[in-house]
Amino acid sequence: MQPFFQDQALFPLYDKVVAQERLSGEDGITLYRSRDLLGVGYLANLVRERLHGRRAYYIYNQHLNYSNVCVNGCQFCAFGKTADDPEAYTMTLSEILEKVRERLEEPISEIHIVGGLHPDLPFSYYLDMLRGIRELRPGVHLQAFTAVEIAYLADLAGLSVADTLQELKEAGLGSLPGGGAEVFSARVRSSLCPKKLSPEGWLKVAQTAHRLGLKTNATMLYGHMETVAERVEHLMRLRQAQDETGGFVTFIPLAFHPKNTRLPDLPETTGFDDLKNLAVARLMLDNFPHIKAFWIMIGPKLAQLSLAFGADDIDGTVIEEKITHMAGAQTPMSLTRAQLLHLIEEAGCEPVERDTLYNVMNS
Ligand code: V47
Repeated sequence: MQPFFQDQALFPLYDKVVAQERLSGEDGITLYRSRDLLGVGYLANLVRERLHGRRAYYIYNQHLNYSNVCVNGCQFCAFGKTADDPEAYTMTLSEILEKVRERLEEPISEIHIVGGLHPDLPFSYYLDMLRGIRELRPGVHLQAFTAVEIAYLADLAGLSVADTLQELKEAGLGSLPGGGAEVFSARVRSSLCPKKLSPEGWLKVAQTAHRLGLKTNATMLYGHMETVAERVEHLMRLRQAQDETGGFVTFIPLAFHPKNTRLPDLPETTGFDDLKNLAVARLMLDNFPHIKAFWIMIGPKLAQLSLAFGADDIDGTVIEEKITHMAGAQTPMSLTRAQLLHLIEEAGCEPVERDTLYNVMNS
C-alpha cells in the first residue's frame, strides 16, 4: 500500500527509496523545496529504519576547544578571534591535561578536539597534546582536528598531508571530526570564508585520512546565504568522495547561529529547516552509515524528534562546547547519560551507547 503524500512530487521518490535506487541532484532539490515535511521525514525514516531499525546512538564524550585564536576570520564564526582580542585564549598543555584529569572518573570514551588556526603554536604542541592525553587516558578515542586544521598543520610542519596525518596518528589521533566543510559553493566561500581551505583541499585531507585508515566525519553549515542548489551540490560532492574512499562515518548538518558573528542580522534556523536538512541528508547520502543531530545546535527536543526524520545519532554528553555557545546557543553545556536515555526512549527508540567508531559500549 502506497503512503499518502501531501506533495505529489514525493511519490516518485518513494518508489526510488523503496527500490533502494540512488536519488539524483534533482531529487535533492525536490526534497528541499517540498513543504511536506512529514512526507520527506517519512521517506528518510524508511532509510533510517532499514539501516538501524529503532536504534539511536549516543556517546559519552568530552569536547575540548584548545584555542580560539584563528587567522581565518570566517564571517559566520563567533568562536575564532585574533590573537590580540580580549576574548582570545589558548590553553597550555598543562591546562589541557588538567581538563582531562578533572574527568578521569567519568566513563568518557571520546575526546573531541577542535580549535582555531593559531599563528604561533608549533607542530609539537599538537603532537604533545595528543601524546599527553593518550598517556592520561589510554583507552579514550581522540577525535581531533578538522580537515582545515590538518591542512594548516601540514603547512606549519612542512610535511605532506599524509605525513602530517601519519605523525598525528602515531601520537594518538584516532579520527577526524567533520568541521570546516561549511558549504562547498565557491560563491558562498568567497563571501563568507575566503581564506578557508578550499573544498578540494578539505576533501583531499578527508580522503587522505581514509586511505591511511583514519575515519572522518563530514558537516554542512546551513542557514546563512546558501541556496538549495548549493546544499544539494555539497551533499553530492560528499557522496562522490565517499564512493571513492568510503571512510566517512557520520554526516552532521550544522545549524548556523548568528549571534556575535559578522552576520548578526540573519535569522536563526527554523525547526522545519533543521529537520528537513537531517532528512534530506539521510536520503541523499545513501553511502553514509550515520546521520547525527547535534543537540547542542538544534536543541535536545528537536534532536529527539529528528530520530523520526532520518537521524540515528544525537551525539552525546559533550561537556563544555564553545563554538556554538559563543554564537549565542541557549542549549545546555552538557547532558547526562540519563537525560540522553530519556530523550531516546520517549521517542520510541532503543538507546545504544557507542564509541566514536560505533562499536557498542557495554554500560
Ligand atoms: O567547522 C562555526 C561550525 C564547526 C558557527 O564531527 C558554526 O561529530 C553554527 O566540526 N553556528 C565546528 N556552526 C564544529 C564541528 C563539529 C560539531 C559537532 C560534531 C562534529 C563531529 C563536528 O562549527 C565549524 C563550523 O562549520 N560553526 N561557527 C556558528 N556560528
